[in-house]
Amino acid sequence: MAKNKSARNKNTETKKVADLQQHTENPENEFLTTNQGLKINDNQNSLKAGDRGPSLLEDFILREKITHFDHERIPERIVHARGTGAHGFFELYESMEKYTRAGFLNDTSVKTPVFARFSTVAGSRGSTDLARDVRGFSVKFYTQEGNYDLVGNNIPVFFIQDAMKFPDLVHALKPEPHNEIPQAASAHDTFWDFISLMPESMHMVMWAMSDRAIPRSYRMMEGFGVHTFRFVNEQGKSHFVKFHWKPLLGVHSVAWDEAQNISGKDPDFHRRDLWEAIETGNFPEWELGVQLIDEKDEHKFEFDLLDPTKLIPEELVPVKIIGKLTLNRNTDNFFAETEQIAFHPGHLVPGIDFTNDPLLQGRLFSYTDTQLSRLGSPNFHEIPINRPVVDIHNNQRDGHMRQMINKGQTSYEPNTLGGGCPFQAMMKKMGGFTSFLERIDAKKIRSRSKSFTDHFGQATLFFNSQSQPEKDHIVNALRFELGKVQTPAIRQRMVNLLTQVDKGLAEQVAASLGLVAGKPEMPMNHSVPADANPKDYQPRKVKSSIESSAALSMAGTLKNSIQTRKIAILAANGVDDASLAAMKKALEAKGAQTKVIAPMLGFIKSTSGKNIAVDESFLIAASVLYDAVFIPAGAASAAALKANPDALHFINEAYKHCKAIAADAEGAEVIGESYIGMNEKDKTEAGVLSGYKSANKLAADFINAIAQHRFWEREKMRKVPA
Ligand code: HDE
Repeated sequence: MAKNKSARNKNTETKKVADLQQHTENPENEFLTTNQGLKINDNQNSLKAGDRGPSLLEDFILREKITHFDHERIPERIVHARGTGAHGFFELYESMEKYTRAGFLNDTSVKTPVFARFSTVAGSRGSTDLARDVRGFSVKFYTQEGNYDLVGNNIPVFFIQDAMKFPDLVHALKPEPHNEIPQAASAHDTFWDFISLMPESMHMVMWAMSDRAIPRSYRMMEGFGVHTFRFVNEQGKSHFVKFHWKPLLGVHSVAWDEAQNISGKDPDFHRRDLWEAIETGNFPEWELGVQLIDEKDEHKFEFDLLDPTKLIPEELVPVKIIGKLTLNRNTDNFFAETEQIAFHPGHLVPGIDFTNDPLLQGRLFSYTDTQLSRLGSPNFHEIPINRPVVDIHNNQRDGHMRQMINKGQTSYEPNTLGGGCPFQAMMKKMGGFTSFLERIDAKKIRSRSKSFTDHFGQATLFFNSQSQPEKDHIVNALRFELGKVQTPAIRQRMVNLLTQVDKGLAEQVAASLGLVAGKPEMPMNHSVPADANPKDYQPRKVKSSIESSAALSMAGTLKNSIQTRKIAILAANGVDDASLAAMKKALEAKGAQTKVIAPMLGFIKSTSGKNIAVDESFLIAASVLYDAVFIPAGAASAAALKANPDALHFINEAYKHCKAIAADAEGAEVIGESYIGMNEKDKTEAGVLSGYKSANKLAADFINAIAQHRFWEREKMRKVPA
């Protein structure tokens, strides 16, 4: 059976591309036409009564052009409006046949085409990439059994437990309705007002206040399916499953001050980063992992598998790596592909199924509904990017912008006039979708399960699992966010709530707000079944069965690669070209990218009289857009940089953001002139490299330092006025 599937899957990628190409346009050697194909002889002037006369209503060419333009915008996504996407493919390492009958997870010879879209949640379409926010991580798999969408986030839990609260959460998060301020930010009163009254959000709040919410790159963040789903195998046996995407470059973030700077210098930072990585052949990769839980183990954890505010620590259930996602092709047209793609957790294939997570259940309604308003028609599945690679046969007809020309007399089932087609795939071997035969024997209630009342256990687990710098960043993020809140009572409620996560954390945040953390009030705010005791539904804290979980901290992720890191080389006339070239070569050999930054664009003259092309001037460049800084040898170059405030600012800022900085020979004088030079101790600290006799050793140490990503301990030393 696997063999058959594999034969069917061959050339799938090519087929998909061809499918999309039917709708692409190549204007080479073509005349300009109207939408009716009429050739246009003048695209500069409207039709007028005389050359100084009024325009004529008759000008159908002008009217067609302007009407189309007037309707160019479609409603942006209500959440996740800001995003970017790319094409790629998914390869399976190992058959999951034992657990799921999903074809693309059974046959390792199948290469499944995908489209992935990454996004922020709160901001509008034109907002900055570097907002403190959750990131969306959506993948559409164009499988031979129809489209499968894994619509996840870069945080494994969610703010709320029930879909009923989603509109409230989003209203509280979005810009406030009276003045539409602030854009793409949670640091305002309505958000924290809501959160302070929703103790169930506390676990997700810890993640959102951590550096996970300001990723260095989409290529360096994890993805999670969040909800518990089901795998169902050929025999109808189910396993619970949690999905994980693990980036091969490790999980890395920027500093908060840096994020705010990037938002000004390059609001498209993440979008550009993904685009450039793909254009330069550095294809982003993530491995797909699954945590599998036997049906019989459903109740063995101290939390409920259906509660989306909980994760399953990897120490309790290891993540099994089963395949790899590679993004290898940028879009041809952002609107047609990234903007029009329509994800839906309900786009399933046989072998994958839902659980009764009440958040997931609500999502199953929302996504089709939102496409109707965003894309304007129930035929959104006919837009090229949304089409499955397999044929669609059903009796749905007509509607706005219908593309398919259905032939024949019948559009109903059962029928005899159409030969009974299309048939139901009733027998198992026909590959039809069947829902998992879950037994449900219950009373109808509008309430929560008692097993959902622990709101703090995993918030504490997350906090305890962080390295010291990561903990400090959470404290500072909360100080920032709550400092922006204008209503003192909201700040007080929040710091009170934080005592339930960690007393020290609450006290540190409270102190910076001039408050003292007290006892939180947490009245139970929902109804309980008539035959239940309301006391059983009080928010509470259940201690996690493990003290800390290594997988929850970013500190431990890969530290052995500088692949695709961006290194600034600061230089001026009189730079030693051998020094510059040697470091450039060493860095590029390890997959890093280098740019020469100088006072002016054009060329600089090296010591040996060579012209070296300048990539960016200090006017354009900013240290926040780079991962590390190198200053080559050359006395005249060093002297010029020492006298250049922009060069010194560049170094100070890189130092402040804890990046690796290296200088060869006289280059060290520039570091000496910067703020670092004012403190002897800092000159020799980790991540600031100078005074080397061997250029090779300097390059090797610098490469190792860049791979460490950041020297966060530097934050404790002193504040650099950058
Ligand atoms: Fe979404 N979400 N969501 N969401 N979501 C949308 O669908 C919704 C939730 C997520 O790149 C919308 O097409 C409800 C969790 C991503 O195009 C909308 C609830 C998770 C994206 C919607 C949730 C997500 C969306 C807006 C609570 C992580 C962007 C535009 C019941 C697992 C997809 C759209 C893309 C988009 C509704 C909760 C992830 C309105 C009602 C939990 C990554 O349908």
